[in-house]
Amino acid sequence: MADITVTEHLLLHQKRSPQATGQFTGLLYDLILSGKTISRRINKAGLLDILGGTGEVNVQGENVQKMDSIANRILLYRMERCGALCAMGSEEEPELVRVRPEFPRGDYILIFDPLDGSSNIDVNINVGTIFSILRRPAGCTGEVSLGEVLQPGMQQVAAGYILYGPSTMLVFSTGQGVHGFTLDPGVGEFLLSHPDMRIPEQGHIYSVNEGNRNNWDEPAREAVEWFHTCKSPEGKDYSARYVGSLVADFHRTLLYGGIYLYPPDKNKPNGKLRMMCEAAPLAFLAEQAGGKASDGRRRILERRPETLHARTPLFIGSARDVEAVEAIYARYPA
Ligand code: P6P
Repeated sequence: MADITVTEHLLLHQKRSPQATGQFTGLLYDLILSGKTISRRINKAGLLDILGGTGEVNVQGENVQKMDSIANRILLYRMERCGALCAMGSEEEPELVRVRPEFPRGDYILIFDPLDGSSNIDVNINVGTIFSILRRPAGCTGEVSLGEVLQPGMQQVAAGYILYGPSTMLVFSTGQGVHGFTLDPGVGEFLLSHPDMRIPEQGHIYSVNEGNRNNWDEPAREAVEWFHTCKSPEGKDYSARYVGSLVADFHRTLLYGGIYLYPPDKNKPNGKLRMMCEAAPLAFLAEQAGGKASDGRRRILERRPETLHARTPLFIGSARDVEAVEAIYARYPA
């Protein structure tokens, strides 16, 4: 495969969407630059004493790891200057961040989780940046209101993630399939390595934190029991794989198929994962790759978030496997 850069890939794809302006390409370029900067910091984390927690607790009630805070600051700084945005929402920021008047603004809205899975950094396990790109509703002017941002996931213009692992990968979709790029650190460029990614119709891996079992509701228990006994199309038992880093668990599901489950439980009745900066962007990718994403009863992309940090249960992956969960939930009253 020839060395195809993200810019070249976008230009090829943009030929198919004439209304696209250079604004989006510029947005993605600065998002990629932020990812490269974060990747470099993570690779040196152990040496630069930036591991561990800051002692602060974020709006999610989670201990803020130093790298969370560094990644958040890198993205806020870089993206406020990209000229394509009017507002940003970060998992690490309690409120919506509006682009200040001294910076060039555009019509896009960026929602991101700067470093998902960051609790794994100290043990050198994959972490990732997840991003979602929305457009400001037509006709809206003046200060961006939160109502303009709280859009259902199907309105996303693009979504993706940067996975910091043995290699650093960028996986994203602009609504024309899902494409994976691997960072060549030698030249500092993401090169197309996984064109047109497709999730297998059914997989043989289920991914859930079974430690939460005693807190799940009955349909969630029955759903996980189903994957303990069902067979893959090849007649194989399912394997259990759980990294505890959503981007890593999702990336494996995207490549190998199967299902990632984060059910609601007694302590988290709406689940743990955030709708806007985790579930919706990954649901966009899953559907673009031929898979599905559900909260057990409804398609994730149809749900309009009520707040910036709204949470949701998440069942995402191979279409057949997600449908199996939905069939179980359908037998229980909502
Ligand atoms: P648990 C990380 O904090 C995260 O948001 C996801 O990356 C990960 O999939 C999930 O939480 C892990 O949660 O409850 O299994 O530790």
